[in-house]
Amino acid sequence: MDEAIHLILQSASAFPPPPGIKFAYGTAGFRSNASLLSSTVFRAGIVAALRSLKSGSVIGLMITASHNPASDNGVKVADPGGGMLTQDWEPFAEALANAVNPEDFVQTIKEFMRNEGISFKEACSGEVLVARDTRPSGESLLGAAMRGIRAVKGVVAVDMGILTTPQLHWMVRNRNRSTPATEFDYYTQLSSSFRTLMSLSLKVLESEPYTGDVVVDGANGVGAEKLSLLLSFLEGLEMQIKNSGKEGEGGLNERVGADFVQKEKVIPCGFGVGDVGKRCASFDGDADRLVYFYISSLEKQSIDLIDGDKILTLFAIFINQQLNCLQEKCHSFKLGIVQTAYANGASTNYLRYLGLEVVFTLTGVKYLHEKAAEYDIGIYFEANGHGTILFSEKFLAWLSALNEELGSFSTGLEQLKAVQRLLAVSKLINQATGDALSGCLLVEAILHYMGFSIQTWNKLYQDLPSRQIKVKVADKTSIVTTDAETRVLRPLGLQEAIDSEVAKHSQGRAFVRPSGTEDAVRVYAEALTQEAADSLAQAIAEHVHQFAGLVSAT
Ligand code: G16
Repeated sequence: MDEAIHLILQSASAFPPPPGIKFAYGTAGFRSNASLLSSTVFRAGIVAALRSLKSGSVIGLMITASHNPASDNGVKVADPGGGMLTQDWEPFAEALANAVNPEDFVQTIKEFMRNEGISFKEACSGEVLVARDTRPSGESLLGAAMRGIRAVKGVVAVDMGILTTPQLHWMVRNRNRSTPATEFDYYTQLSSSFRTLMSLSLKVLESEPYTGDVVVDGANGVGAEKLSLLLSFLEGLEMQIKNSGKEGEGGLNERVGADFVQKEKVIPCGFGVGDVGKRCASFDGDADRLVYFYISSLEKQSIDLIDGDKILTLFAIFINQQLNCLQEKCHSFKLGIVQTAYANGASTNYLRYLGLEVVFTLTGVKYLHEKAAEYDIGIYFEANGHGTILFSEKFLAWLSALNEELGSFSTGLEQLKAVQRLLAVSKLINQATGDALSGCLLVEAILHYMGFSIQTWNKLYQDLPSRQIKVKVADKTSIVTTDAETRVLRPLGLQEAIDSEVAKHSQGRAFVRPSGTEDAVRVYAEALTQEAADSLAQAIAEHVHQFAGLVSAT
Protein backbone atom coordinates (compact mmCIF):
# COMPACT_ATOMS: atom_id res chain seq x y z
CA MET A 1 0.00 0.00 0.00
CA ASP A 2 2.70 2.48 1.04
CA GLU A 3 4.60 2.01 -2.20
CA ALA A 4 1.47 2.59 -4.29
CA ILE A 5 0.60 5.73 -2.29
CA HIS A 6 4.15 6.95 -2.73
CA LEU A 7 3.73 6.65 -6.51
CA ILE A 8 0.53 8.74 -6.35
CA LEU A 9 2.35 11.37 -4.31
CA GLN A 10 5.18 11.45 -6.81
CA SER A 11 2.77 12.08 -9.72
CA ALA A 12 0.90 14.68 -7.68
CA SER A 13 4.04 16.78 -7.33
CA ALA A 14 3.63 17.78 -11.01
CA PHE A 15 0.23 19.34 -10.16
CA PRO A 16 0.62 21.59 -7.12
CA PRO A 17 -2.61 23.15 -5.84
CA PRO A 18 -2.93 26.93 -6.33
CA PRO A 19 -2.32 28.67 -3.00
CA GLY A 20 -5.21 30.16 -1.04
CA ILE A 21 -8.07 28.65 -3.07
CA LYS A 22 -10.75 26.42 -1.62
CA PHE A 23 -12.48 24.13 -4.11
CA ALA A 24 -16.03 22.85 -3.58
CA TYR A 25 -17.71 19.90 -5.30
CA GLY A 26 -20.68 22.11 -6.17
CA THR A 27 -23.93 21.53 -8.02
CA ALA A 28 -22.12 19.70 -10.81
CA GLY A 29 -18.53 18.96 -9.75
CA PHE A 30 -15.58 21.34 -9.44
CA ARG A 31 -15.68 24.51 -11.52
CA SER A 32 -13.34 27.44 -11.69
CA ASN A 33 -11.15 29.49 -13.97
CA ALA A 34 -9.37 26.85 -16.05
CA SER A 35 -5.91 28.14 -15.13
CA LEU A 36 -6.49 27.10 -11.51
CA LEU A 37 -7.73 23.60 -12.15
CA SER A 38 -4.93 21.22 -13.05
CA SER A 39 -4.37 19.94 -9.50
CA THR A 40 -8.13 19.58 -8.95
CA VAL A 41 -8.58 17.63 -12.17
CA PHE A 42 -5.58 15.41 -11.36
CA ARG A 43 -7.09 14.69 -7.95
CA ALA A 44 -10.58 14.12 -9.39
CA GLY A 45 -8.85 11.48 -11.54
CA ILE A 46 -7.71 9.77 -8.34
CA VAL A 47 -11.26 9.92 -6.95
CA ALA A 48 -12.67 8.38 -10.14
CA ALA A 49 -10.03 5.64 -10.12
CA LEU A 50 -10.76 4.74 -6.49
CA ARG A 51 -14.48 4.78 -7.26
CA SER A 52 -13.84 2.28 -10.02
CA LEU A 53 -11.83 0.01 -7.67
CA LYS A 54 -14.53 0.26 -5.01
CA SER A 55 -17.47 -0.44 -7.33
CA GLY A 56 -15.72 -2.89 -9.64
CA SER A 57 -17.31 -0.90 -12.48
CA VAL A 58 -16.43 1.51 -15.25
CA ILE A 59 -16.49 5.14 -14.09
CA GLY A 60 -16.63 8.39 -16.13
CA LEU A 61 -14.70 11.62 -15.76
CA MET A 62 -16.00 14.60 -17.73
CA ILE A 63 -13.98 17.76 -18.22
CA THR A 64 -16.45 20.57 -18.84
CA ALA A 65 -17.84 23.74 -17.35
CA SER A 66 -21.07 23.38 -19.30
CA HIS A 67 -22.89 26.74 -19.35
CA ASN A 68 -19.97 28.75 -17.86
CA PRO A 69 -17.79 31.05 -20.00
CA ALA A 70 -15.01 29.57 -22.13
CA SER A 71 -12.32 30.73 -19.69
CA ASP A 72 -13.76 28.41 -17.01
CA ASN A 73 -13.52 24.67 -16.91
CA GLY A 74 -14.52 21.92 -14.53
CA VAL A 75 -14.58 18.24 -13.80
CA LYS A 76 -17.19 15.78 -12.61
CA VAL A 77 -17.36 12.07 -11.99
CA ALA A 78 -20.04 9.77 -13.47
CA ASP A 79 -21.00 6.81 -11.28
CA PRO A 80 -21.53 3.21 -12.52
CA GLY A 81 -25.20 3.82 -13.36
CA GLY A 82 -24.21 6.81 -15.50
CA GLY A 83 -25.55 9.32 -12.95
CA MET A 84 -23.60 11.81 -10.87
CA LEU A 85 -20.98 10.72 -8.30
CA THR A 86 -22.70 9.43 -5.18
CA GLN A 87 -23.04 12.30 -2.73
CA ASP A 88 -21.32 10.24 0.01
CA TRP A 89 -18.05 10.64 -1.86
CA GLU A 90 -18.25 14.41 -2.33
CA PRO A 91 -16.59 15.23 1.04
CA PHE A 92 -13.63 13.01 0.11
CA ALA A 93 -13.36 14.61 -3.34
CA GLU A 94 -13.35 18.04 -1.66
CA ALA A 95 -10.88 17.08 1.05
CA LEU A 96 -8.49 15.69 -1.55
CA ALA A 97 -8.84 18.73 -3.83
CA ASN A 98 -8.03 20.97 -0.87
CA ALA A 99 -5.20 18.98 0.74
CA VAL A 100 -2.36 21.49 0.75
CA ASN A 101 0.69 19.58 1.92
CA PRO A 102 1.89 16.06 1.02
CA GLU A 103 1.10 14.70 4.53
CA ASP A 104 -2.54 15.83 4.32
CA PHE A 105 -2.78 14.49 0.80
CA VAL A 106 -1.47 11.03 1.72
CA GLN A 107 -3.47 10.91 4.95
CA THR A 108 -6.72 11.83 3.17
CA ILE A 109 -6.30 9.01 0.65
CA LYS A 110 -5.17 6.41 3.18
CA GLU A 111 -7.95 7.15 5.64
CA PHE A 112 -10.63 7.12 2.97
CA MET A 113 -9.40 3.86 1.47
CA ARG A 114 -9.33 2.28 4.89
CA ASN A 115 -12.85 3.46 5.76
CA GLU A 116 -14.23 2.33 2.40
CA GLY A 117 -12.31 -0.96 2.41
CA ILE A 118 -10.58 -0.16 -0.89
CA SER A 119 -7.25 -1.77 -1.71
CA PHE A 120 -4.96 -1.37 -4.70
CA LYS A 121 -5.31 -4.13 -7.25
CA GLU A 122 -3.46 -5.65 -10.13
CA ALA A 123 -3.44 -4.11 -13.62
CA CYS A 124 -6.79 -3.48 -15.35
CA SER A 125 -8.93 -4.01 -12.24
CA GLY A 126 -10.53 -0.59 -12.70
CA GLU A 127 -11.36 1.59 -15.71
CA VAL A 128 -12.19 5.27 -16.10
CA LEU A 129 -13.51 6.77 -19.35
CA VAL A 130 -12.42 10.39 -19.77
CA ALA A 131 -14.02 12.89 -22.13
CA ARG A 132 -13.96 16.66 -22.57
CA ASP A 133 -15.97 19.33 -24.34
CA THR A 134 -14.54 21.83 -26.84
CA ARG A 135 -13.00 24.28 -24.34
CA PRO A 136 -9.41 25.18 -25.30
CA SER A 137 -8.21 24.31 -21.78
CA GLY A 138 -9.68 20.80 -22.11
CA GLU A 139 -6.62 19.25 -23.70
CA SER A 140 -4.13 20.09 -20.96
CA LEU A 141 -6.64 19.25 -18.24
CA LEU A 142 -7.20 15.92 -19.95
CA GLY A 143 -3.49 15.23 -19.41
CA ALA A 144 -3.88 15.96 -15.69
CA ALA A 145 -6.93 13.67 -15.45
CA MET A 146 -5.17 10.79 -17.20
CA ARG A 147 -2.13 11.15 -14.93
CA GLY A 148 -4.37 11.17 -11.83
CA ILE A 149 -6.22 8.01 -12.88
CA ARG A 150 -3.09 6.16 -13.95
CA ALA A 151 -1.36 7.07 -10.69
CA VAL A 152 -3.75 4.66 -8.95
CA LYS A 153 -2.38 1.13 -9.21
CA GLY A 154 -4.62 -1.22 -11.15
CA VAL A 155 -6.73 1.40 -12.95
CA VAL A 156 -6.80 2.09 -16.69
CA ALA A 157 -7.65 5.51 -18.12
CA VAL A 158 -9.30 5.64 -21.56
CA ASP A 159 -9.40 8.89 -23.52
CA MET A 160 -12.82 9.02 -25.23
CA GLY A 161 -12.01 12.29 -27.01
CA ILE A 162 -14.46 15.17 -27.36
CA LEU A 163 -18.01 14.25 -26.36
CA THR A 164 -21.12 15.90 -24.98
CA THR A 165 -21.49 15.35 -21.23
CA PRO A 166 -24.59 13.14 -21.68
CA GLN A 167 -22.80 10.97 -24.24
CA LEU A 168 -20.11 10.10 -21.67
CA HIS A 169 -22.75 9.36 -19.00
CA TRP A 170 -24.63 7.17 -21.50
CA MET A 171 -21.46 5.24 -22.37
CA VAL A 172 -20.60 4.61 -18.71
CA ARG A 173 -24.09 3.29 -18.05
CA ASN A 174 -24.04 1.05 -21.10
CA ARG A 175 -20.54 -0.30 -20.45
CA ASN A 176 -21.66 -1.38 -16.99
CA ARG A 177 -24.75 -3.04 -18.41
CA SER A 178 -22.73 -4.76 -21.14
CA THR A 179 -24.86 -3.12 -23.82
CA PRO A 180 -23.45 -1.40 -26.94
CA ALA A 181 -21.62 1.69 -25.69
CA THR A 182 -19.63 3.43 -28.43
CA GLU A 183 -20.44 6.83 -29.93
CA PHE A 184 -21.63 5.02 -33.05
CA ASP A 185 -23.96 2.90 -30.86
CA TYR A 186 -25.32 6.09 -29.30
CA TYR A 187 -26.34 7.51 -32.69
CA THR A 188 -27.67 4.15 -33.83
CA GLN A 189 -29.87 3.73 -30.75
CA LEU A 190 -31.20 7.29 -30.78
CA SER A 191 -31.93 7.33 -34.49
CA SER A 192 -33.61 3.94 -34.60
CA SER A 193 -35.82 4.59 -31.56
CA PHE A 194 -36.75 8.01 -33.00
CA ARG A 195 -37.77 6.38 -36.28
CA THR A 196 -39.82 3.79 -34.38
CA LEU A 197 -41.58 6.50 -32.40
CA MET A 198 -42.37 8.52 -35.52
CA SER A 199 -43.80 5.45 -37.21
CA LEU A 200 -46.13 4.93 -34.23
CA SER A 201 -47.61 8.44 -34.47
CA LEU A 202 -51.31 8.98 -34.87
CA LYS A 203 -52.47 10.22 -38.23
CA VAL A 204 -53.41 13.70 -37.11
CA LEU A 205 -55.75 15.17 -39.66
CA GLU A 206 -57.05 18.32 -38.09
CA SER A 207 -54.06 19.89 -36.41
CA GLU A 208 -51.07 21.68 -37.82
CA PRO A 209 -48.67 19.43 -39.77
CA TYR A 210 -45.20 18.46 -38.54
CA THR A 211 -42.56 20.09 -40.70
CA GLY A 212 -39.36 18.80 -39.14
CA ASP A 213 -38.06 22.29 -39.74
CA VAL A 214 -36.08 23.21 -36.60
CA VAL A 215 -33.28 25.71 -36.15
CA VAL A 216 -30.82 24.67 -33.43
CA ASP A 217 -28.51 27.00 -31.51
CA GLY A 218 -25.46 24.89 -30.60
CA ALA A 219 -24.05 27.46 -28.11
CA ASN A 220 -20.78 27.34 -30.13
CA GLY A 221 -20.09 24.14 -28.24
CA VAL A 222 -19.76 20.41 -28.73
CA GLY A 223 -23.50 19.79 -29.25
CA ALA A 224 -23.57 21.25 -32.76
CA GLU A 225 -21.02 18.82 -34.21
CA LYS A 226 -22.60 15.86 -32.42
CA LEU A 227 -26.06 16.82 -33.61
CA SER A 228 -24.90 16.91 -37.20
CA LEU A 229 -23.41 13.42 -36.71
CA LEU A 230 -26.72 12.24 -35.28
CA LEU A 231 -28.60 13.74 -38.23
CA SER A 232 -26.40 11.78 -40.61
CA PHE A 233 -28.16 8.70 -39.15
CA LEU A 234 -31.58 10.27 -39.75
CA GLU A 235 -31.87 10.88 -43.43
CA GLY A 236 -34.74 13.22 -44.25
CA LEU A 237 -34.91 14.99 -40.91
CA GLU A 238 -34.36 18.70 -41.41
CA MET A 239 -32.54 20.66 -38.72
CA GLN A 240 -30.58 23.78 -39.42
CA ILE A 241 -27.66 24.15 -37.01
CA LYS A 242 -26.38 27.59 -36.01
CA ASN A 243 -23.67 28.60 -33.54
CA SER A 244 -21.71 25.47 -34.22
CA GLY A 245 -18.46 26.94 -32.89
CA LYS A 246 -16.84 27.35 -36.29
CA GLU A 247 -14.50 30.27 -36.95
CA GLY A 248 -16.43 33.56 -36.97
CA GLU A 249 -19.52 32.23 -35.20
CA GLY A 250 -18.63 33.68 -31.80
CA GLY A 251 -17.54 32.33 -28.44
CA LEU A 252 -18.79 29.37 -26.42
CA ASN A 253 -21.97 30.33 -24.48
CA GLU A 254 -21.40 33.98 -25.43
CA ARG A 255 -24.86 35.50 -25.95
CA VAL A 256 -25.90 32.09 -27.31
CA GLY A 257 -27.06 28.79 -25.86
CA ALA A 258 -29.69 27.53 -23.45
CA ASP A 259 -28.51 29.40 -20.36
CA PHE A 260 -28.43 32.75 -22.18
CA VAL A 261 -31.78 32.22 -23.91
CA GLN A 262 -33.52 31.03 -20.74
CA LYS A 263 -32.15 33.74 -18.44
CA GLU A 264 -32.17 36.74 -20.80
CA LYS A 265 -35.20 35.79 -22.89
CA VAL A 266 -33.77 37.51 -25.96
CA ILE A 267 -32.81 36.30 -29.46
CA PRO A 268 -29.41 34.57 -29.38
CA CYS A 269 -26.61 35.74 -31.72
CA GLY A 270 -26.77 34.24 -35.18
CA PHE A 271 -30.60 34.27 -35.28
CA GLY A 272 -32.53 36.93 -37.18
CA VAL A 273 -35.14 37.75 -39.76
CA GLY A 274 -34.85 34.37 -41.53
CA ASP A 275 -35.83 32.57 -38.34
CA VAL A 276 -39.05 34.42 -37.62
CA GLY A 277 -41.95 31.98 -37.36
CA LYS A 278 -39.64 28.99 -36.99
CA ARG A 279 -39.33 26.49 -34.18
CA CYS A 280 -35.92 27.09 -32.54
CA ALA A 281 -34.01 25.08 -29.94
CA SER A 282 -30.97 26.01 -27.83
CA PHE A 283 -28.41 23.64 -26.31
CA ASP A 284 -25.81 24.69 -23.75
CA GLY A 285 -22.02 24.38 -24.09
CA ASP A 286 -21.84 20.64 -23.33
CA ALA A 287 -25.33 19.80 -24.64
CA ASP A 288 -26.94 18.67 -21.41
CA ARG A 289 -29.57 21.42 -21.43
CA LEU A 290 -32.35 22.05 -23.92
CA VAL A 291 -34.84 24.88 -24.28
CA TYR A 292 -37.03 25.88 -27.22
CA PHE A 293 -38.11 29.34 -28.34
CA TYR A 294 -39.58 31.32 -31.20
CA ILE A 295 -38.96 34.92 -32.11
CA SER A 296 -41.84 37.11 -30.96
CA SER A 297 -40.45 40.51 -31.97
CA LEU A 298 -37.37 41.24 -34.03
CA GLU A 299 -37.65 44.89 -33.15
CA LYS A 300 -37.56 44.22 -29.41
CA GLN A 301 -35.23 41.22 -29.89
CA SER A 302 -37.71 39.27 -27.78
CA ILE A 303 -38.58 35.59 -27.81
CA ASP A 304 -41.30 33.36 -26.43
CA LEU A 305 -39.40 30.89 -24.30
CA ILE A 306 -40.36 27.25 -23.93
CA ASP A 307 -38.24 26.28 -20.96
CA GLY A 308 -37.53 23.01 -19.16
CA ASP A 309 -40.87 23.22 -17.36
CA LYS A 310 -42.78 23.24 -20.64
CA ILE A 311 -40.66 20.44 -22.09
CA LEU A 312 -41.45 18.49 -18.92
CA THR A 313 -45.15 19.23 -19.37
CA LEU A 314 -45.11 18.03 -22.98
CA PHE A 315 -43.36 14.80 -21.94
CA ALA A 316 -45.73 14.31 -18.99
CA ILE A 317 -48.84 14.72 -21.14
CA PHE A 318 -47.52 12.25 -23.68
CA ILE A 319 -46.44 9.62 -21.14
CA ASN A 320 -49.68 10.03 -19.23
CA GLN A 321 -51.73 9.50 -22.40
CA GLN A 322 -49.91 6.24 -23.09
CA LEU A 323 -50.38 5.09 -19.48
CA ASN A 324 -54.08 5.99 -19.61
CA CYS A 325 -54.37 3.83 -22.68
CA LEU A 326 -52.95 0.95 -20.62
CA GLN A 327 -54.93 1.85 -17.50
CA GLU A 328 -56.88 -1.37 -17.17
CA LYS A 329 -53.58 -3.26 -17.26
CA CYS A 330 -51.30 -1.18 -15.04
CA HIS A 331 -52.85 0.60 -12.06
CA SER A 332 -49.96 -0.23 -9.77
CA PHE A 333 -47.27 1.71 -11.65
CA LYS A 334 -46.48 5.19 -10.42
CA LEU A 335 -45.64 8.26 -12.50
CA GLY A 336 -43.87 11.08 -10.66
CA ILE A 337 -42.80 14.57 -11.70
CA VAL A 338 -39.77 16.22 -10.11
CA GLN A 339 -39.09 19.97 -10.17
CA THR A 340 -37.06 22.55 -8.21
CA ALA A 341 -37.89 25.93 -6.69
CA TYR A 342 -37.05 27.52 -10.07
CA ALA A 343 -40.06 25.81 -11.68
CA ASN A 344 -42.53 28.39 -12.82
CA GLY A 345 -45.53 28.31 -10.45
CA ALA A 346 -47.89 28.07 -13.44
CA SER A 347 -46.21 24.84 -14.58
CA THR A 348 -46.64 23.18 -11.20
CA ASN A 349 -50.28 24.27 -11.02
CA TYR A 350 -50.92 22.92 -14.52
CA LEU A 351 -49.24 19.56 -13.84
CA ARG A 352 -51.24 19.17 -10.64
CA TYR A 353 -54.40 20.17 -12.49
CA LEU A 354 -53.67 17.25 -14.84
CA GLY A 355 -53.76 15.06 -11.74
CA LEU A 356 -50.02 14.35 -11.69
CA GLU A 357 -47.89 13.93 -8.57
CA VAL A 358 -45.29 16.73 -8.39
CA VAL A 359 -42.42 16.76 -5.88
CA PHE A 360 -39.53 19.16 -5.32
CA THR A 361 -35.81 18.79 -4.67
CA LEU A 362 -32.81 21.07 -4.30
CA THR A 363 -31.28 22.56 -7.44
CA GLY A 364 -29.00 20.13 -9.22
CA VAL A 365 -29.52 17.15 -11.49
CA LYS A 366 -27.97 14.91 -8.83
CA TYR A 367 -30.97 15.54 -6.55
CA LEU A 368 -33.68 15.44 -9.21
CA HIS A 369 -32.36 12.26 -10.81
CA GLU A 370 -32.23 10.46 -7.48
CA LYS A 371 -35.82 11.43 -6.68
CA ALA A 372 -37.15 10.55 -10.14
CA ALA A 373 -35.55 7.10 -9.84
CA GLU A 374 -37.95 6.34 -6.96
CA TYR A 375 -40.88 6.13 -9.41
CA ASP A 376 -41.75 3.55 -12.06
CA ILE A 377 -41.64 6.44 -14.48
CA GLY A 378 -39.99 9.57 -13.13
CA ILE A 379 -39.89 12.72 -15.23
CA TYR A 380 -37.60 15.46 -13.99
CA PHE A 381 -36.69 18.85 -15.38
CA GLU A 382 -35.15 22.03 -14.16
CA ALA A 383 -36.52 25.22 -15.70
CA ASN A 384 -33.06 25.77 -17.22
CA GLY A 385 -33.53 22.78 -19.50
CA HIS A 386 -31.85 19.92 -17.66
CA GLY A 387 -33.98 16.82 -17.52
CA THR A 388 -34.98 13.40 -18.70
CA ILE A 389 -37.45 10.55 -18.16
CA LEU A 390 -36.42 7.54 -16.08
CA PHE A 391 -38.06 4.12 -16.42
CA SER A 392 -37.65 1.50 -13.70
CA GLU A 393 -36.38 -1.95 -14.68
CA LYS A 394 -39.59 -3.44 -13.27
CA PHE A 395 -41.77 -1.25 -15.47
CA LEU A 396 -39.66 -1.95 -18.57
CA ALA A 397 -39.80 -5.70 -17.96
CA TRP A 398 -43.59 -5.45 -17.63
CA LEU A 399 -43.80 -3.41 -20.86
CA SER A 400 -41.69 -5.94 -22.76
CA ALA A 401 -43.88 -8.82 -21.57
CA LEU A 402 -47.03 -6.89 -22.51
CA ASN A 403 -45.54 -6.10 -25.90
CA GLU A 404 -45.17 -9.82 -26.57
CA GLU A 405 -48.61 -10.65 -25.21
CA LEU A 406 -50.47 -7.97 -27.19
CA GLY A 407 -48.30 -8.51 -30.26
CA SER A 408 -49.53 -12.07 -30.55
CA PHE A 409 -53.15 -10.81 -31.03
CA SER A 410 -53.05 -7.94 -33.42
CA THR A 411 -50.58 -5.40 -34.71
CA GLY A 412 -52.93 -2.42 -34.98
CA LEU A 413 -54.17 -2.40 -31.40
CA GLU A 414 -53.93 1.06 -29.78
CA GLN A 415 -52.76 -0.53 -26.51
CA LEU A 416 -49.95 -2.28 -28.33
CA LYS A 417 -48.94 1.01 -29.90
CA ALA A 418 -48.91 2.68 -26.48
CA VAL A 419 -46.60 -0.06 -25.17
CA GLN A 420 -44.30 0.29 -28.15
CA ARG A 421 -44.23 4.07 -27.85
CA LEU A 422 -43.16 3.82 -24.21
CA LEU A 423 -40.48 1.27 -25.07
CA ALA A 424 -39.20 3.50 -27.86
CA VAL A 425 -39.10 6.52 -25.51
CA SER A 426 -37.07 4.52 -22.98
CA LYS A 427 -34.44 3.91 -25.66
CA LEU A 428 -34.56 7.37 -27.15
CA ILE A 429 -34.35 9.45 -24.00
CA ASN A 430 -31.02 9.25 -22.15
CA GLN A 431 -31.51 7.13 -19.00
CA ALA A 432 -28.23 8.30 -17.49
CA THR A 433 -28.79 12.06 -17.46
CA GLY A 434 -30.51 14.95 -19.24
CA ASP A 435 -29.40 15.14 -22.87
CA ALA A 436 -30.15 17.96 -25.32
CA LEU A 437 -29.77 15.71 -28.37
CA SER A 438 -32.06 12.93 -27.25
CA GLY A 439 -34.45 15.43 -25.60
CA CYS A 440 -34.72 17.37 -28.85
CA LEU A 441 -35.59 14.24 -30.84
CA LEU A 442 -38.22 13.30 -28.28
CA VAL A 443 -39.75 16.78 -28.40
CA GLU A 444 -39.89 16.57 -32.19
CA ALA A 445 -41.51 13.12 -32.11
CA ILE A 446 -44.13 14.21 -29.56
CA LEU A 447 -44.98 17.43 -31.39
CA HIS A 448 -45.46 15.31 -34.48
CA TYR A 449 -47.63 12.82 -32.58
CA MET A 450 -49.77 15.56 -31.01
CA GLY A 451 -49.91 17.66 -34.16
CA PHE A 452 -48.73 20.64 -32.10
CA SER A 453 -47.01 23.72 -33.46
CA ILE A 454 -44.56 25.42 -31.12
CA GLN A 455 -47.19 28.09 -30.46
CA THR A 456 -49.82 25.50 -29.51
CA TRP A 457 -47.30 23.89 -27.20
CA ASN A 458 -46.46 27.24 -25.63
CA LYS A 459 -50.13 27.90 -24.94
CA LEU A 460 -50.58 24.79 -22.76
CA TYR A 461 -50.34 27.21 -19.84
CA GLN A 462 -49.13 30.74 -19.44
CA ASP A 463 -45.95 31.24 -17.45
CA LEU A 464 -46.06 33.62 -14.54
CA PRO A 465 -43.61 36.42 -15.42
CA SER A 466 -40.26 35.77 -13.75
CA ARG A 467 -36.79 37.27 -13.53
CA GLN A 468 -33.41 35.86 -12.52
CA ILE A 469 -30.47 38.01 -11.51
CA LYS A 470 -26.92 37.09 -10.56
CA VAL A 471 -25.37 39.07 -7.73
CA LYS A 472 -21.61 38.91 -7.23
CA VAL A 473 -20.86 39.19 -3.53
CA ALA A 474 -17.64 39.10 -1.55
CA ASP A 475 -18.36 35.58 -0.27
CA LYS A 476 -21.35 33.65 -1.66
CA THR A 477 -21.05 31.07 1.14
CA SER A 478 -22.21 33.75 3.59
CA ILE A 479 -25.73 32.99 2.26
CA VAL A 480 -27.08 29.83 3.88
CA THR A 481 -30.50 28.50 2.86
CA THR A 482 -33.08 25.98 4.07
CA ASP A 483 -36.44 24.51 2.96
CA ALA A 484 -35.25 23.28 -0.45
CA GLU A 485 -33.36 26.57 -0.92
CA THR A 486 -36.51 28.66 -0.68
CA ARG A 487 -35.63 30.41 2.60
CA VAL A 488 -32.50 32.11 3.89
CA LEU A 489 -31.14 31.16 7.32
CA ARG A 490 -28.13 33.47 7.25
CA PRO A 491 -27.31 36.37 7.17
CA LEU A 492 -29.95 37.06 9.80
CA GLY A 493 -32.58 39.54 8.62
CA LEU A 494 -32.22 38.82 4.89
CA GLN A 495 -35.24 36.48 4.77
CA GLU A 496 -37.42 39.07 6.55
CA ALA A 497 -36.33 41.66 3.97
CA ILE A 498 -37.23 39.22 1.13
CA ASP A 499 -40.62 38.48 2.74
CA SER A 500 -41.49 42.14 2.97
CA GLU A 501 -40.61 42.71 -0.72
CA VAL A 502 -42.64 39.66 -1.80
CA ALA A 503 -45.63 40.89 0.22
CA LYS A 504 -45.78 44.03 -1.96
CA HIS A 505 -46.67 41.95 -5.05
CA SER A 506 -49.75 39.96 -5.88
CA GLN A 507 -48.75 36.31 -6.57
CA GLY A 508 -45.17 37.27 -5.69
CA ARG A 509 -42.63 34.55 -4.96
CA ALA A 510 -38.89 34.90 -4.60
CA PHE A 511 -35.80 33.22 -3.22
CA VAL A 512 -32.04 33.58 -3.25
CA ARG A 513 -29.33 30.90 -3.17
CA PRO A 514 -25.60 30.70 -3.75
CA SER A 515 -24.81 29.17 -7.15
CA GLY A 516 -22.97 25.86 -7.06
CA THR A 517 -21.34 26.43 -10.44
CA GLU A 518 -20.53 30.15 -10.51
CA ASP A 519 -19.12 32.65 -8.06
CA ALA A 520 -22.46 34.39 -7.60
CA VAL A 521 -25.70 34.45 -5.66
CA ARG A 522 -28.80 33.77 -7.75
CA VAL A 523 -32.01 35.74 -7.23
CA TYR A 524 -35.30 34.37 -8.59
CA ALA A 525 -38.57 36.34 -8.55
CA GLU A 526 -42.03 35.67 -9.92
CA ALA A 527 -45.04 38.02 -10.00
CA LEU A 528 -48.20 38.85 -11.91
CA THR A 529 -46.54 41.16 -14.46
CA GLN A 530 -43.05 41.26 -15.97
CA GLU A 531 -42.50 44.73 -14.52
CA ALA A 532 -43.42 43.46 -11.06
CA ALA A 533 -41.15 40.40 -11.37
CA ASP A 534 -38.28 42.64 -12.57
CA SER A 535 -38.70 45.11 -9.76
CA LEU A 536 -39.10 42.37 -7.14
CA ALA A 537 -35.87 40.69 -8.32
CA GLN A 538 -34.06 44.02 -8.35
CA ALA A 539 -35.23 44.96 -4.86
CA ILE A 540 -34.13 41.59 -3.49
CA ALA A 541 -30.76 41.82 -5.28
CA GLU A 542 -30.21 45.09 -3.44
CA HIS A 543 -30.96 43.42 -0.11
CA VAL A 544 -28.51 40.62 -0.96
CA HIS A 545 -25.98 43.30 -1.72
CA GLN A 546 -26.57 45.04 1.61
CA PHE A 547 -26.47 41.85 3.64
CA ALA A 548 -23.64 40.03 1.85
CA GLY A 549 -21.53 42.79 0.30
CA LEU A 550 -21.83 43.58 -3.42
CA VAL A 551 -19.27 43.14 -6.12
CA SER A 552 -21.72 43.49 -9.06
CA ALA A 553 -25.22 42.52 -10.24
CA THR A 554 -26.21 41.37 -13.75
C1 G16 B 1 -25.41 22.50 -13.52
C2 G16 B 1 -26.26 21.43 -12.89
C3 G16 B 1 -27.72 21.83 -12.93
C4 G16 B 1 -27.91 23.19 -12.28
C5 G16 B 1 -26.96 24.20 -12.91
C6 G16 B 1 -26.98 25.54 -12.18
O1 G16 B 1 -25.77 22.67 -14.86
O2 G16 B 1 -26.06 20.21 -13.58
O3 G16 B 1 -28.47 20.85 -12.26
O4 G16 B 1 -29.21 23.62 -12.43
O5 G16 B 1 -25.63 23.72 -12.84
O6 G16 B 1 -26.58 25.33 -10.86
P1 G16 B 1 -26.29 26.52 -9.90
O7 G16 B 1 -27.52 27.37 -9.87
O8 G16 B 1 -25.99 25.90 -8.58
O9 G16 B 1 -25.14 27.31 -10.47
P2 G16 B 1 -24.68 22.83 -16.03
O10 G16 B 1 -25.47 22.91 -17.27
O11 G16 B 1 -23.90 24.06 -15.74
O12 G16 B 1 -23.85 21.58 -15.89
